[in-house]
Amino acid sequence: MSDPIIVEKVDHWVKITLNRPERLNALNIEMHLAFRSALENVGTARAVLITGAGRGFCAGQDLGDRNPDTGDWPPDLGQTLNDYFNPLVRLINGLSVPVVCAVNGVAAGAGANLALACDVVLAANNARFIQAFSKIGLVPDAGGSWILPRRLGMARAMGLALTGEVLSGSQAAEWGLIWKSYDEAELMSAAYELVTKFAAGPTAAYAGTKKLMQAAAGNLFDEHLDDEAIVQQACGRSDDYAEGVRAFLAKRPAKFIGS
Ligand code: LHQ
Repeated sequence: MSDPIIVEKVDHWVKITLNRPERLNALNIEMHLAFRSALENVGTARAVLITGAGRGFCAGQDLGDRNPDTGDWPPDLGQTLNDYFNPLVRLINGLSVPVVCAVNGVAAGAGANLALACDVVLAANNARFIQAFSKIGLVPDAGGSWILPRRLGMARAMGLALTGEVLSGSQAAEWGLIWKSYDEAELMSAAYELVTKFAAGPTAAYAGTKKLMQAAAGNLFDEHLDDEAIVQQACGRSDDYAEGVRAFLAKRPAKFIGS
């Protein structure tokens, strides 16, 4: 049997591929644990790329493991979230380096929301984002009910969640749910270009940017200004800031070292 998660180290970044294509990369326990381990072990990588093998990105929870007519019923879905999905979302959020997601095909249920947890989301124009939860009697999870209204506003967030309608990759980009969408054939080269750029970028500034952007949702404006001053103070002491300014003054590209 092939590995459910493929990890490839490329220069200063790591590619994580969800690899159960025959199930559209739906997550079973083995895959959850391998995905978690991959995220926990990015080490000194300066950027991470997450994508899916085959024609899908991720179809969420493996529903084959949830047949009401076989095995114990009802399952404890709260425990499934606490033990498997939420650790993944927290790990993605907690990585200090940029996490790029290339949504190569359908992203349904928690599969969609894992993608949306990443810092920069690219998608194929014909990818499908589906808040599939209502179709099986569930609520958006893996951070979906938090992120959707913030990115889209209540009307679109509620519409997607209650109807379970398909949102194409191109429409997701137009709506501001994701960063950009591309023709299917161009998606991966665009993703590689972006992640390579991040891996050669000012790593401490990216970490500070992530921290501030994430804190913004819970901060009052005034305290957020204080937070910016603290983070910027640290950036001002980094080698990469000195290099960035030197390069600007010398009219040459900066060579950031990641510290
Ligand atoms: C699948 C799956 C799948 C197993 C496609 N499982 N096999 C969190 C906490 C705790 C528990 C519960 O859940 C959650 C979060 C969640 O993620 S809930 C939402 C779970 N996901 C879904 O409800 C999506 C179910 N899948 C679909 O609606 C469709 O398959 C989509 C729209 C994703 C793709 O449709 P198609 O492109 O038409 O492909 P397909 O349906 O033919 O799927 C291809 C194969 O993949 C097929 O198997 P088969 O043996 O017939 O070829 C599907 O059964 C299998 N598959 N999703 N989640």
